[in-house]
Amino acid sequence: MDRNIFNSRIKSLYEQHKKFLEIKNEKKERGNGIVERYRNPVLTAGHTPIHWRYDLNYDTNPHLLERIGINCVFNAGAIELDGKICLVARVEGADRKSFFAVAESINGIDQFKFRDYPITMPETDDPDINVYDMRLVRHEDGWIYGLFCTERKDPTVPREDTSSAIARAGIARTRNLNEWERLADFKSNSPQQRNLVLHPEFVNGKYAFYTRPQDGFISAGSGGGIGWALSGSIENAVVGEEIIVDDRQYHTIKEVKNGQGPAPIKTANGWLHLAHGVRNTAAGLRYVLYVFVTKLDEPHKIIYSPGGYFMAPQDEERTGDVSNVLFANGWVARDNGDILIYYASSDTRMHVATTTTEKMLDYAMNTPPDPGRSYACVQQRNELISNNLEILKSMNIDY
Ligand code: M1P
Repeated sequence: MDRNIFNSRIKSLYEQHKKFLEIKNEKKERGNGIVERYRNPVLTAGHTPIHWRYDLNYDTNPHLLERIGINCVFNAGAIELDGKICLVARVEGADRKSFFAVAESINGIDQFKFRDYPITMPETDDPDINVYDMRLVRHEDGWIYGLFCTERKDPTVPREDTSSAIARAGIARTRNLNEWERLADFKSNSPQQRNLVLHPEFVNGKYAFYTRPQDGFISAGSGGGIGWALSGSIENAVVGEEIIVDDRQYHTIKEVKNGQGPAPIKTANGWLHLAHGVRNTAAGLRYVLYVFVTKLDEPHKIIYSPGGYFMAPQDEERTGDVSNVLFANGWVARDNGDILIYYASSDTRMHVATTTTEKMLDYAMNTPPDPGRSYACVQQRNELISNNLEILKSMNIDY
């Protein structure tokens, strides 16, 4: 390719990319009433800047090849900062390593644009092999914290085992999402730790964490459940016993494992939590999203726990690198009562769903809990049906 063609291809790559980033999003037809989904994902591999992927120098890349590919963009933390909705996404390169990058949008629904550089997350003395799934928390101490999974090869397994890993929780803090101060990794008695989340307020003068004690890298083993533990320090966070807030349970949406999503939202009726539940199927693990509410003065005690999920993979969300997965580690509660839920589908792309605090509380407080047995589920549904049939009769609705 001659230099002129090379230059015009670069221009056209940027023009197409600009048009793609400017596409407006639209609500999908009415769904379950609890949340509204949108037609387009908000972030995909295609949203990453051209200059992250291509070498734009004619002398070193005369065929204008994509040099360092991006595989997918998913599992983003979220925060409202300086009038913008910022997502700190998990960006996975073609080499399978993930890193963090900030994408911003004015309305939080569309036109997300990545900042020019990804985040350079400082390492500790024990370098991370892979980092992912950041929860962003604006803590009452004044810092914005990022809590994320740091994964390293398990040093205790034989050399030929090139899969076994140790998952731990990394902690870093920032004011602007560009410069980060890395703190010591979280320490607990659990051999593995993923889905660590910082509670936004001090509890008894201490930093409070939602944890997920687990024995294996994938399996919860004898651990599991969403845990709770306090630490006097955030710079060297060390916890002892992890109290289980929300356990996994036989034959439910969270029978294999569960994990806290983003930090809970404070409401007049309690702390509103978003979490993922995992069950097993013949086709592999299925991840769905559910909510629960805990006491304002004791954020580890559940007061409302609606049965089942409120969001599960739908349509194109069902397929991707790890199919049948919805995972959410970011949401934003706005001052007007709106909630923007950022969720990833099948470990591949990011979406937004919108709702309000009022609707989520109505759903959480008035939806009956999982009664645990088929017979009891039928009784629960029969009560709903017979009430509804009375209403239909009184309204003369022919169905
Ligand atoms: O592949 C689905 C998810 O699996 C893990 O989540 P959890 O520890 O709760 O099972 C994480 O690797 C997560 O990133 C991933 O989306």
